[in-house]
Amino acid sequence: MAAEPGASHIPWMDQVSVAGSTGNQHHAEPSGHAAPLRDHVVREPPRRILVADDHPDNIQLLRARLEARGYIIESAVDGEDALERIYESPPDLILLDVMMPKVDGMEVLRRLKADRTLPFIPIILQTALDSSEHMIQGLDAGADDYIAKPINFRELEARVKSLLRIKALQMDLAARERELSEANDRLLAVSRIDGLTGVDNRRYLEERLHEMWGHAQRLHEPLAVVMCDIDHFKRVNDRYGHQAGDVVLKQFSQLLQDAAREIDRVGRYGGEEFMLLLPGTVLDSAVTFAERVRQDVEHHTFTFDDGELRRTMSCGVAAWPHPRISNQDALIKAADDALYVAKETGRNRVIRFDSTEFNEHTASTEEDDEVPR
Ligand code: GH3
Ligand code: MG
Ligand code: MG
Repeated sequence: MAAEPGASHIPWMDQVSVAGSTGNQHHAEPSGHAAPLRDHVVREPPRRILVADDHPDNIQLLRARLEARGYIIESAVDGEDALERIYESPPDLILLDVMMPKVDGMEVLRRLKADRTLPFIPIILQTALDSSEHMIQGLDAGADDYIAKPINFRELEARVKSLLRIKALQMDLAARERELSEANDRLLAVSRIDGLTGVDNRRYLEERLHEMWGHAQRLHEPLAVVMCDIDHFKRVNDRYGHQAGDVVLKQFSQLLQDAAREIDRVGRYGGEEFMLLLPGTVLDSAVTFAERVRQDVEHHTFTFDDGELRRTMSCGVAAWPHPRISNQDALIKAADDALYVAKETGRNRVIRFDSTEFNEHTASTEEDDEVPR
C-alpha cells in the first residue's frame, strides 16, 4: 500500500494521529473494528440522575455517593415534583422511591412508562427490604430494576452503570433507526423521480395512475390523461448537442409543472414524451388545458449556454368515463393514439380521443392496413 502524504514512518505514530484530529482512517482499525480509534478518546458528558425521595437524608446520602462517582445528581421531594422536573429536562436515569406524598412512586412510574413522547429513561425503584409486593408491582409497571432499602451502594452503583449502558445502546439503536429511515425516505424519493427533469418517472406515474383510476371508479369522478411529445426534438440534439437537448427537456418539464394544478401529476413517460394525470377533469376541460400548455410551449424561448430556440409540442388527450375505456391501460392507449394522430396530422396540435378527426384518421389508417400487399 502506498504511503499517504505526510504519514509517519514510526508505526505507533499513525495510531496517535488517528486518535487525534487528522482523521486518517485507513490505518485506524487495528483489528477490523468499524469505529475509528478516536471515538474511544471522546469523553462522555456526565450522566444526570434524578433522585426522587421524600426523605432529605436519603437524598443527601445518595447525592454524596453518586456525585463522588462523577454523576450529576438532581432531586425531587415528591412524585409531583419529580414529574415536573422530568418533563422540564429528562434525566438519564431515575432513582425512584415508592412511598412519597402527593403522587407516589408507582404512579410516577406508570405515567412515565406510558408516555411515548419521552426518551427511554431507566428507572430504578427503591423499595423497603420487606416489600417484595412493591418490587413485583414495580417491575410489572415497567420499572427497569429495583434496589432494596437500606441501600447497598456498591450494588446500586453496579445497577446504575448497567442501566446507563443499556440506555446508551438503546439511544444508539434509535439513532441508527432514524438514520436508516431517513435514508429510506431519500431512496424512495429518488426511486420516484426522473433524474434529469425532477418530475415523476414512468414507474411512479403508473402507480399514481393506478391509484387515481381506483379512486375515480369508486367515486365515479372523471379522470383525464394528456400525453405530450416535443416535436422534432431529435433535431435539437443533432443541431445543438445533447446537452442543449437536456436543457430543453428540463425547461419543457418546468412549463408542464407550472401549468399543472397541485393535485395533478406530471411525469416523464419516456425520452421527450411526458404524461399528465388530471384527476376530476372531464375530456373537454383536459383538451382546453392541453391547448393552453401547447400555446405556452409554442411561445416559450428555450435558452441554453450557446443560444436559444423555439419548439412546439403535440398532445393526445383521453378521459374516463368513456364506453371505450374500461381500464387504465386503455386510458393511456387512447391518449397515446390521439398523440399519434396529432403527429400524423401536422404536429403542434392537440387531438382529442374519439373526436371526429381522430376517428376519421384512425379509420383511414386502419383501411390502409387492410390493403392486401
Ligand atoms: P417527433 O416530432 O415525431 O416526436 O420527432 P422527434 O425527433 O421528437 O422524435 P424521435 O422519437 O425521432 O426522437 C426523439 C429524440 O429524443 C431521440 C433521442 O435521442 C432524444 N432523447 C431521448 N431522451 C433524451 C434525453 O434524455 N436527453 C436528450 N438530450 N435527448 C433525448
Ligand atoms: Mg418528439
Ligand atoms: Mg417521441
